[in-house]
Amino acid sequence: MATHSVIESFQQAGQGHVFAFFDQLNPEQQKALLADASEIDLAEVAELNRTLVQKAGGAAGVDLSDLAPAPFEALPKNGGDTSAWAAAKQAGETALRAGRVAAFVVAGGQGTRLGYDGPKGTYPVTPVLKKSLFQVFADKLRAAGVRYGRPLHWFVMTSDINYAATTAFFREHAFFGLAETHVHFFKQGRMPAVGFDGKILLEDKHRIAMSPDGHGGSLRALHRSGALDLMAREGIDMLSYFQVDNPLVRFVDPTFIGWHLLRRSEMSSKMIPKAYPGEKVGHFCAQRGQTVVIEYSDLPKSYQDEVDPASGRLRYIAGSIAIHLLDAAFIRRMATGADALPFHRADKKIPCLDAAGNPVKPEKPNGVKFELFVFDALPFAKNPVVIETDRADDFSPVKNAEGLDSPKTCAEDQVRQFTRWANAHGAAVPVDATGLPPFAFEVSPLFGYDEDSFESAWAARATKPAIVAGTVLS
Ligand code: UD2
Repeated sequence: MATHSVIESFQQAGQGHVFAFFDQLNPEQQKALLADASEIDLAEVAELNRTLVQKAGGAAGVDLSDLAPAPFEALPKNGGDTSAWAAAKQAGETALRAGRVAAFVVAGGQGTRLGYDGPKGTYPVTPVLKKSLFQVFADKLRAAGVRYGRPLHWFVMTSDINYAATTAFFREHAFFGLAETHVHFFKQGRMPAVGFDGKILLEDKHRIAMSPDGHGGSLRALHRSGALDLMAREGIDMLSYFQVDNPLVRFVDPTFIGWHLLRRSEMSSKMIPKAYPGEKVGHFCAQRGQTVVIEYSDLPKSYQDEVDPASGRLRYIAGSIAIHLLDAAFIRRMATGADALPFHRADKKIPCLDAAGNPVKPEKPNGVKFELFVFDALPFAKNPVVIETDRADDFSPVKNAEGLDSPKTCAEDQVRQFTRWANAHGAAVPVDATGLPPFAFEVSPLFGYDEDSFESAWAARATKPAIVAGTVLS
């Protein structure tokens, strides 16, 4: 669009202030501002202002009518149907051998809570070697490629902010031994922040305050980046979606893939029973025949505390750990069709310029960011299935510098997992009541990345390795 028509469209939308300082900018800066501006869908912003920002009472309330807990497939050890789980595993293994599944990590978040300066995937997490999150995933992927006789493709979504640093990290580490042709980076979209009056905020005279559009932005970014076309060319029809902060995640899980396939599900999810009412995970719920996820911040405490009289467990027990399988065709439909994910409103402290062009460092929220959540696709999916998983096998995220979900708890959970695998096959690693040994050791995913692969590797060793402090099985 020509310069004057971009500016004119902003004026017509009541957002002309974005160009208030345009005449003071050098040509380079003018170009930068116009580039930011042309990413913005003004009609979308106007609609969000009407539906989310100008609503009386602040943040939009979530619809809790007709809400019930979502059904899920319980693990065999918790009463699930053993033969159905076995059939699922077989179907998933066949799909993996046929190369129908690719891995997909969303790594566009800013990791502010961890206080780490850099893409979160570059954070060191393993207990002995301090491998980064990205390396853990890469090793799992490599090992699974060998196991199923088909190297898997890996899609990595970054944001505008961490794209360069993320790709540089992979290059520095020679893609961790993966074929470069099988690792695909792309950027998620951005959304402008607005003040409580609906006016788009300026970060600088030549920069609009823009931020990543949330992990739900992955669906349209997969389409826009050509990832879906690449998948079609490669015969990949399912994406295994996971978050960058969770090294335990089994994202090549034949059983999960099998449940997805056998149920003809378009989007499937793993759940864990919540550990306590206030645990910060989404809740799988049923609402008028659909599966929905209600985020922890949106489900009132009274619901979170509710106990099911029959089982004595929490009624809304099914916690979402952000592990999904998505059909490529479903992603394309969501990205291009009439159904669209709803935006969520987050009130934030957003550094910006005031009307006179002076910088403002707010001490309390001064504006709104808009974000899409991937789990909002569930109500649009046909036959969504939710399966139970063991927390110890799939979930120990690094979110905070200290305390819960910290590097320390995550490293301990990794060691507990390695110990369970080893002790189940004849090792005698001493443990405390929580299953934690008095020392750290490490199992490389290249040795074993899940119970089955560990079992094969262990069985193949004529002399079983001694496990002591600092041992690395690789
Ligand atoms: C998320 C889920 C929560 C639970 C928990 C499990 C939401 C809103 N909540 O909480 O229900 O499942 O995870 O750990 O998702 N990301 C992007 N682009 C963005 C924003 C985020 O790629 O614009 C990625 C980010 O890099 C990370 C993931 O999405 O891999 C989750 O982001 P988060 O840390 O903001 O999510 P959290 O912990 O609030």
